[in-house]
Amino acid sequence: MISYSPWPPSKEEALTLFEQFKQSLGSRRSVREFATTAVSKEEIESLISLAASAPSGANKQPWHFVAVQDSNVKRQIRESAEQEEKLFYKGRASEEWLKDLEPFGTNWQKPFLEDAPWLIVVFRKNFDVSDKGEKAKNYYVQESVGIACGFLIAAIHLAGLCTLTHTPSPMGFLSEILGRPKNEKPFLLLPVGYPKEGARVPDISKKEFKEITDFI
Ligand code: IYR
Repeated sequence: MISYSPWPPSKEEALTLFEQFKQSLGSRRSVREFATTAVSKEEIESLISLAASAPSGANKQPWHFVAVQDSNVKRQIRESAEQEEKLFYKGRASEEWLKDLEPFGTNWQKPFLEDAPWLIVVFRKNFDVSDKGEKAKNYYVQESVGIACGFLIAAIHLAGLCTLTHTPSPMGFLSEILGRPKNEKPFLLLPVGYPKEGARVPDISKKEFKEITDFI
């Protein structure tokens, strides 16, 4: 064990930073219309490093991030995602599900998969495989990778960029296109970039605080 260095140095500073954080994250929206404006690789590296600082079961860090900038690979991902989405919107989805999606104006077309300068594909690792081919267990994989994705989404927003938690279903094609090993499964696809000029978002709101909270 080593000693914990509390951060930040003072409570006053903490409160100021917290208020800024709350205000900033409170203005986050999922964006579906992206500008093609470039984002540097260094910025993407920095965002992923922050995500990878998330806690995880037994510190196993059961995640792998693939950042895609190559336009041919993005096109393949878009084509495969749209094939799955077509099946979803034209049959797989229940009436109830399609009704629930109406406010978002989504359909099978996913131009953001090519317009956004980067796609970050997050994989979860149900187990690890050593160089010698030995399997090692990971724990609370869904929870751990979900938390890392939360960190990543927050980081993207705080860096002045936008994203969308996209989950084409099923997502197996991402493993194939990106050549990932069998112990990794696609978890989430995050397009990252700037909003297109005039981008619009659905007119939705969050539940009342008292509806989601109890103090006992
Ligand atoms: N994956 C589809 C459908 C979809 C599902 C949910 I739940 C959403 O919140 C949004 C969309 C799509 O991306 O269009």
